[in-house]
Amino acid sequence: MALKRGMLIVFEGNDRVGKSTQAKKLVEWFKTNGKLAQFVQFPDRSTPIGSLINQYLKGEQKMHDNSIHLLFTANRWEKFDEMNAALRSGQMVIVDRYSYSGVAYTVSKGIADYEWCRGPEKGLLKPDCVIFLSSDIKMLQNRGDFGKEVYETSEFQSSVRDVYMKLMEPNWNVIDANRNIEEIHQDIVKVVEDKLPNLQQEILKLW
Ligand code: NYM
Ligand code: MG
Repeated sequence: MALKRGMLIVFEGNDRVGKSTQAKKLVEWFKTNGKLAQFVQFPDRSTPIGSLINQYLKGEQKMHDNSIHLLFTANRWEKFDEMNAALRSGQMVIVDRYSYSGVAYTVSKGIADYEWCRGPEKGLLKPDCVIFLSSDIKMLQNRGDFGKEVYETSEFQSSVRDVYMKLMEPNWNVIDANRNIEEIHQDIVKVVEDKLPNLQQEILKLW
């Protein structure tokens, strides 16, 4: 039976690892293959909450660590209805960062445990596919613009990577990001092509 809903695909990984580039390439791949697909990015800096997050990340606005965590989560809830509707109408939704980023970055600060961080994420849409772009932190440091935002120090990024490893579920797809853009893209396409025929109609909730 033909699938009536779209697939929710999430990209995760450290800063500057190439998530946005690959997510956008995947959107284009779907479109050239005759599927409707949209790109969603978290944080979505275009909303009022996103604008506060942006100021925090640029170091222009101080914020309590627990508060900024909740703002990132609220920013995802803002997009819930739109993402839900798109998926149910058959569109692919390709997301650059999701709840796993929320947990990984806040747990790395050492101010809250997994349970606290996960709590407000509960009930968001569960991804059908998580693609983790994996890289050595040393490689990321050398990429353009590394260091421009608050979390971009190699020490913090190493700890974020450690937390990601703990969060990782068996169905995550780990892709080596230290290769050229096309090679990485081809690997991602293989993962997605593999998953598409086995998609269930029901959209599950997170945690
Ligand atoms: N970030 C992103 C969080 O700390 N929590 C979240 O829930 C999300 C979605 O924002 N350093 C952090 C990770 C990044 C920063 O994201 C900005 P990006 O993808 O670099 O624009
Ligand atoms: Mg970044």
